Amino acid sequence: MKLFQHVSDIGDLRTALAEAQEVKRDRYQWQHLGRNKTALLIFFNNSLRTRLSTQKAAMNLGMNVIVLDVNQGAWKLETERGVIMDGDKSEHLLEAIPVMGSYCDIIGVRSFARFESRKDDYEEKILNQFIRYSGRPVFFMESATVHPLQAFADLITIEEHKQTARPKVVMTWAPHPRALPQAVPNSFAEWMLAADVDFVITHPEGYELDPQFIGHARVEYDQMKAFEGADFVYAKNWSCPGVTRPNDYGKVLHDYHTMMDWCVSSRQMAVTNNAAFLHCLPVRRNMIVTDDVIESPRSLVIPEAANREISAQVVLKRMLESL
Ligand code: AN0
Ligand code: CP
Repeated sequence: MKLFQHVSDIGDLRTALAEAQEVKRDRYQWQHLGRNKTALLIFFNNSLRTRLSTQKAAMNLGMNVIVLDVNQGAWKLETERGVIMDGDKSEHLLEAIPVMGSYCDIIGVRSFARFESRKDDYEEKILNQFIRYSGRPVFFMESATVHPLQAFADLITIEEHKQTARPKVVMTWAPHPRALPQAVPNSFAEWMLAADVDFVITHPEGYELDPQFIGHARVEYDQMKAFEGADFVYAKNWSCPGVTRPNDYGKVLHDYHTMMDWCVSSRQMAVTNNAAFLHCLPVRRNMIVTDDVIESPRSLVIPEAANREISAQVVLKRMLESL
């Protein structure tokens, strides 16, 4: 595997899920694969889970790992071509990328949506430069539009905990004080559609996600109705994707105080089929989900986060095998 961005990059999902379980059985059985191979993890944004789980996955495979926080200690990077660089940016991405590529065998990049231009974000302007100029396999650790390591871990978690062949999975928007990207809901939708679960999305009007990710997924604007009979509830905030409201791309559309009904509580969980609760974390309690729901025995947020090590290891393993 030379690129990990979309669900299609992982190929057959049954095979990938079986490989995830094989990793879980003994995560140290491929130490030879990573010998003298280096993973470089580049962060333009904060991270707890992605940073730790991906490092751990690389170490499980016997790799060396280098982590770079671009905004802490590296030169400030210019990303636009043609700019006269007389400001605070000392280096251009076009030099920095091949230089970084020369020190490693595989590159992971985290670079969130900047919300300056929908076109730039949705064309994956930053990540595409890494793909083009690094000369290395690139895996996405949350880009402007996708977070595939998260969605893969979510799918592993659902597979491990489902009690019916085709569970009902509801992804619900929930309130948040700041504008967040659409990467997590985009990828979750993409992976759920490929996994062929009974998938429903619920959000207030204006938050319609890009059809390239949600395809013909069912959207139910009435949150309580969407939750009826759900086996899994996946909560996430996202800002306006700019699909039905192009001028509001990246904005929070309403004062969150007026949207607190959308916070996942025992009121909504009561109409589900004793649903399990999922969230990618970090989560703001009593904005996205109440204390009692996230602390309940039906909350899977910790095993879900633990599965990030597994999804990362499957991806790194596949990349090592094709070096
Ligand atoms: C990020 C987001 O919503 O995309 C990362 C989630 C994994 N969350 C925050 O910035 C709080
Ligand atoms: N879920 C997730 O990607 O968490 P971090 O932002 O902490 O990496």
